[in-house]
Amino acid sequence: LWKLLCTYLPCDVLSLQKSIVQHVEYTLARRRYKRDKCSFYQATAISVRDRLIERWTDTQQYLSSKDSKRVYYLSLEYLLGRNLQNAMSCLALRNRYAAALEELGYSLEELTEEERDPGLGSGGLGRLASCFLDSLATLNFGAWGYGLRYKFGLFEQRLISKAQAEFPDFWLKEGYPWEVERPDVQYLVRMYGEVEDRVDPETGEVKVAWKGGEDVLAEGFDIPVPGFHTLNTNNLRLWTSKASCEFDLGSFNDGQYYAAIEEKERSEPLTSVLYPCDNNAPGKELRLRQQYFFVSATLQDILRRYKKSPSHGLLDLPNKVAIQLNETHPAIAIPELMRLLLDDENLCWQDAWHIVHNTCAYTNHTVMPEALEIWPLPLVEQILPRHLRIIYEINHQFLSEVRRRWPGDPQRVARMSIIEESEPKMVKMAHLAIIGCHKVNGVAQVHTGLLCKSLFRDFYEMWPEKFVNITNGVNHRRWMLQANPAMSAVISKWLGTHDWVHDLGRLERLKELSSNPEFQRDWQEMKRYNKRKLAEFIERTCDVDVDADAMFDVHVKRIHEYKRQFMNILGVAYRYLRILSLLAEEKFDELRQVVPKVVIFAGKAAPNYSVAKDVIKLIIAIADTINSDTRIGGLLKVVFIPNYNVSVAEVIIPGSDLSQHISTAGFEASGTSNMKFCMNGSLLLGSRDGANLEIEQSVGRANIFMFGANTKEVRTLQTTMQYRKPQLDGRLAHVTQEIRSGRFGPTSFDSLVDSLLPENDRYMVGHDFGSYLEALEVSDAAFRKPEEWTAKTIVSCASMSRFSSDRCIREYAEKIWNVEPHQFRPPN
Ligand code: 26Y
Repeated sequence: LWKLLCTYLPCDVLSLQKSIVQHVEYTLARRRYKRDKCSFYQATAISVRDRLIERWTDTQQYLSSKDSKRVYYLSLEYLLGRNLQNAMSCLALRNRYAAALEELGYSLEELTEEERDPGLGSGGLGRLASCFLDSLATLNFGAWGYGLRYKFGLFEQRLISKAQAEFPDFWLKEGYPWEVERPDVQYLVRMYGEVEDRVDPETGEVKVAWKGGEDVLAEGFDIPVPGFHTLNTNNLRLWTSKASCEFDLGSFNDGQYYAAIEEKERSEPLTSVLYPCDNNAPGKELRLRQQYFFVSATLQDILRRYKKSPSHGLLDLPNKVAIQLNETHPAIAIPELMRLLLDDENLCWQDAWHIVHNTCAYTNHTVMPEALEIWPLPLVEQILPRHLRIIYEINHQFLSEVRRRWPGDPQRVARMSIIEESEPKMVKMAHLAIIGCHKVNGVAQVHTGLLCKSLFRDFYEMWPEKFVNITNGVNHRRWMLQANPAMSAVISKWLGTHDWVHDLGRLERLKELSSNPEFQRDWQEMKRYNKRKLAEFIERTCDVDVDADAMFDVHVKRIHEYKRQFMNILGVAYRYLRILSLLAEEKFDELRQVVPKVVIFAGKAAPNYSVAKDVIKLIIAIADTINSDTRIGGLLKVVFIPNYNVSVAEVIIPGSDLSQHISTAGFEASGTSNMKFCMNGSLLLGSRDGANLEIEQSVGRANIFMFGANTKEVRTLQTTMQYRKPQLDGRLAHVTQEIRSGRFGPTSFDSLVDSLLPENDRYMVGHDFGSYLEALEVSDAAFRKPEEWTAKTIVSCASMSRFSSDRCIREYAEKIWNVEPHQFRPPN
């Protein structure tokens, strides 16, 4: 029996084939001899999942036996991307599955396309969480992710009538083969109701009871998270909401039966839909309820697992559990954990506070004032009356400490309070998170600097040791090995080994080869191959024919004013007008110098963010005009690729030459696609913001095109109003005049163009436009020298080791969580 238990499923090609065909027939109940890509994708996924599950249960068993400290990553968002190839590579079974499928008449590539992206996030923060899960497993940290299983992920974007249209993303339509439902993992989550003070007749102690209200049931769905070439397999647990009355539905008589069913229907929608905003807090009741539902189920689950071990006393929790809050979205965990410890576990305040404070840590991802979560106090009181009491007490004790440290400074007390004394009063979630956590981190050096110097300055003065920087990183195995197999093959060939996949520092050796003509030839061929694939994708999705020899200049990310896609399209319009005037003036020598270019945009705008949606309209209008102008002979093309998501990014990023990361300095906390582009041999054109600055340090000034005001200059300009120059840059004025005059279609885009007026220009487009155009010129000049360009792209790729999420996770483990890796090895 022991032998049987210790044996994993067979993984030779024949066994893999058998398992796929059996799943088609018995798990899916479909005809195994019918050609059906969807069924074969699903069966293959389940076959892979079987092989993950055995490692997964063994890992969990092993970690429990080691009694090792666990990390819990709490995030309202994940952007997992497709899982099939990632899981196969982790298991080191990719080639065997490919061979198995080949004989069954399918290519791995075509089945890969059958998988839908679970779009359970809106942007960088959600994708970062997913990169972290992969690195945590690969580095053998015992870590679980927790999140919500939204029925509808981030909306599907289509372009209809030259504008963004949103469609529901029902990603579960065909089922999601990677998840395992856990009907045995259920918790009740209460909301609303009242609190009552009760005096214990024996001790005279006052206890608070939370009564009444509504219960919602949380049920877990688990997704295995494999590590790369290690047996360690972690877990991502996503909660779905169910009506709690399902429990006792049977006991209702006829009259109450319908009411009960109605109530059941009412509880279901809690986890229906993801809020599609990024960097813009919706302030909606449903959102707060989602957050609390998520946090309460998660903490109950963590405590239950913790208490399973008889040796665990609650005071020991911070030594065995680290909880990371991804932004303030799960910050209600602070009072919730206090509530569980005080009311359910009967601890005293000091003990409970000690535990909460030493267990939790908070990552900030944005300094945009409109993204900071604040909740109307009456709303919190209505939904979470017990929590409001706890928040008051936390605030009371905290402000007493502030008063002791800074006597006679009421302004400081008011600034630091969790409660804002406005009408209505508001609860500031960031303050709650900072006070309740032992560490607060920013996600790039400048960003952390801004947290300490401005946004959270008072808190930094009080607790300087609480603040740390951990610059973001990305999972290079997904973004290089999986997304760019052609480049990975070239790298491994020239290094003579695959070891860079485990340790990105090994790429440094490529620098010596950067001018080697043969290596350069391989590298250029690889880039051209990826560009051709991207060109085919553009043809399919945008119906625009582009030349793979042109420079592919890419700007992909959420559409937001601070990210300045607007500035980019104005630059494109300027380039177009310049080509036309060169033609008109018959300046053929200068025309020959113009670098042929394809400008590629993609990204979603929040459905209620009208400025961002106008930017998309402007891009499409300008693209239409340029693409249909035969005079310019293909010197310039512009496309907007719809429905940007992780799998679209995996096609775009490897196929790019230049990528733009041009946010107004001080607004982009870090950015992570900048790292992915560099890793894929694309040069950055960047503002002095977020991680761009650290990338510049790593790749060297000669290998990146930086421009524009830095954070300090932006601040001075904004405060001294120096930027309110009466005159716009002449080139910008010319472009805007052409837009208004109808050169790019009948819409005049008045409100967008007016936003450039110096008094409206919050994001400094006017100020930076000139230096932006100069940076573009420098990049054009560099592109005209293919050998030099290629060497630059090789050097920047080879300089990326700092930006692997492996480095980043090791820093979290050391600076915040205090955890060690534990690698599971099978007994033999
Ligand atoms: C709904 C509202 C509360 C909200 C929802 C999502 C607020 C913010 C967000 C998401 C923010 C986000 O994605 N921030 C990005 O995090 C990345 C990872 O740290 C950074 O690289 C990026 O600069 C930052 O904008």
